[in-house]
Amino acid sequence: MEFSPAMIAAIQQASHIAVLTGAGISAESGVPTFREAQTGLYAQVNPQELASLEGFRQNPMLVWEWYSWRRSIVTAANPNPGHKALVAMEQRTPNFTLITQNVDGLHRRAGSQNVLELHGNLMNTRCSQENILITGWQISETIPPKCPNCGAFLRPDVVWFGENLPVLTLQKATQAATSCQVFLSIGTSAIVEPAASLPFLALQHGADVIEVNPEPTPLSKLVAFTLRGAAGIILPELVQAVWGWDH
Ligand code: BV8
Repeated sequence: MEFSPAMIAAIQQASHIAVLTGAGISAESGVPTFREAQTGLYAQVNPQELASLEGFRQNPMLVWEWYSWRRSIVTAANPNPGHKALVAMEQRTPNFTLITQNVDGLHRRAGSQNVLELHGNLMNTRCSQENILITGWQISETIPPKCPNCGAFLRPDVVWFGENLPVLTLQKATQAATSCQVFLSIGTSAIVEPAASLPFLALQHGADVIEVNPEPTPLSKLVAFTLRGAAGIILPELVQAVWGWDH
């Protein structure tokens, strides 16, 4: 794949690179993207209903089961060449911030170190009342399981629609977007806020923004460089072109 020399130079010269990833980077690991997550067992419901406090209150069993299904898919999934290329990029960049909307934990499993999980991690479970992480609970027939401390329902440790993002994590992501020289937006439809504002913030602060996505998004017409294609194909070739990484 041919890359623009200007883009290669911008990445090579950047002291701080920030990356925002969405469900698209995990697609090649077999994890359905958020919109596809409605295929199979859950085609008939709207994701924003399932991934919301209201949805959980109305149907805690269905929401718990949906996350159990997604957890089983993620557990069976492996990081793909796109995740691994970002590990190589982090190792070759003085200051590197990986911001992800994904809740699958695949970036950390690939070996990325500085990962900001804006929307939490579905492999973790917390009490829906005390909001503390719970690592063990009585296996019983009641679904969702109950908190061993207070008896409230357990829930996945993710940020649902209508819920605030973890403040410190969002602050660090915003700081990275406004101070980086290069910002890559990878595998995200750039719709869900406040994550979707991060690439626009980077643009406003003069960063070179690069989009990696097989499809156009609201960001596409504004970015400096568009790489139309799959992250698992493009990212290893990009890291090789910039640093001679033999992936
Ligand atoms: C908030 C965790 C303050 C859970 C997620 C009205 C009422 C209430 C809120 C709102 C409202 N209007 C707007 C809002 C704000 C709302 C929002 O943005 N809504 C959208 C729909 C407009 N945001 C919130 O509610 C946020 N909180 O604002 O708090 C507040 C408080 C109270 C009231 C109001 C505001 C919380 C948002 C976080 C929600 N949680 N996930 C879970 O996962 O179960 S969001 C979830 O969806 C994902 O985490 C992700 O962020 C998003 C999906 O986006 P993508 O990752 O981009 O995935 P998608 O499938 O869309 O796209 C995949 C892309 O990959 C595509 O472009 C595709 O082309 C590309 N692709 C495919 N294959 C590949 C590829 N790219 C590269 N390579 C490939 N191989």
